[in-house]
Amino acid sequence: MRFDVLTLFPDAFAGPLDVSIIKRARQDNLIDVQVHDIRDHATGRHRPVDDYPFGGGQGMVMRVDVLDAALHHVRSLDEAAGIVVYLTPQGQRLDDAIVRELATHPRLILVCGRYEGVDERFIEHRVDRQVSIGDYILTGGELPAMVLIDAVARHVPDVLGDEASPEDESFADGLLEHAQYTRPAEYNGWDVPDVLLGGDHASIERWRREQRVARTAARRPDLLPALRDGEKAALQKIGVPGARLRGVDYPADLPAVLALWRAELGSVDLGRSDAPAELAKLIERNPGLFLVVEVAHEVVAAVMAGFDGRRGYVYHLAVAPQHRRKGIARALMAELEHRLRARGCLRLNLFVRAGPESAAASAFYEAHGWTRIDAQGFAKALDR
Ligand code: 9D3
Repeated sequence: MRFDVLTLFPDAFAGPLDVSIIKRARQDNLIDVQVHDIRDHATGRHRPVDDYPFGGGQGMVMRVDVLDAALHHVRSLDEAAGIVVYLTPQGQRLDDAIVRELATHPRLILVCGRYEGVDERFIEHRVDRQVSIGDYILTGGELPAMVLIDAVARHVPDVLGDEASPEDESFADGLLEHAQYTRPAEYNGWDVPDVLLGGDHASIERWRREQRVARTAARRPDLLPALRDGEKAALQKIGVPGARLRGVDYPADLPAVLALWRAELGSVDLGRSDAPAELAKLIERNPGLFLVVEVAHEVVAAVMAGFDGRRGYVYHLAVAPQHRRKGIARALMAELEHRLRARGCLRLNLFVRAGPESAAASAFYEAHGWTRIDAQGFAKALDR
């Protein structure tokens, strides 16, 4: 597969494409990367490659005539037509599917922009595809072009060699990788999970699959539709696979819980209950009524309750945004109510924030058996 790069900074490409797998692939002629200086195709005494934007505005625009001359020259170097890919923040965000599609072409001509961009007529008449590598601003298209070449080259037959196949990798099946360990088995009191040392390969495979699902749920829930049917059912039942509901571990969980509350409750006054000393007192006074949900060692939800012998009060229910609508809040509240009832509590109260931002919270409580008593208050009777 052939890559031609059009850039104002050809020097940027020395280095990243001259090491490791990509270096060997170039040496073995599996891929060919040719970098071309757009400036070589500028004409006139000052040889400008850019100019002021028509209509005014900030910065400079790359000239259509210079770019077109550079493209014409590069096309003439090989009979394979290839497609022209312009790296731009306005492009489609590069992902595994686009990488695989691009790898099916025998030749890619990559155009790197600098300045405020390139004249729209070049894009309209010469560019087949516009690609971004993510939603952050870089200084030019050179690093994105290298990222694209690296990612696409790995899908060219034989580039990865015999052992590795892009089909076996994470993203191919939509789950993140499991954790990896090597010797020493014990370092600094940090252990390797027992299952990996046991040699029971079925158990190891099961553990790894569970790890991958739990990690994906915790870190990249957007990837989860790749779950197997059984795992999907489990997710719907308990919210998130690998989720663990447990009492708060104080003070280890404190930073994570406070971060959750602050994100959920925003500028709302937490009373003094978010001061560590106050929290410690509350936890001591209400053992077992401060619950968290943990996924792959990360606290993703928390709720706290108190009981004064007459009424129970529920405080600060919060679920991390990426874990909402999975049944986590429902599971937390069910367990909390169960624990309160076991202490003889028959009536519960809670308060939501004032204003429209608490509409979703109010809807949740109404759907879970709570009765509105005023603008911010809800009550619930527990079964005798
Ligand atoms: C902040 C300047 N922007 C509006 C005035 C436009 C702009 C133009 C060119 C912003 C960045 C760049 C340089 N970046 C790329 O050419 C680029 C890029 C990126 O910045 N992020 C992610 N993917 C890509 S692909 C090409």
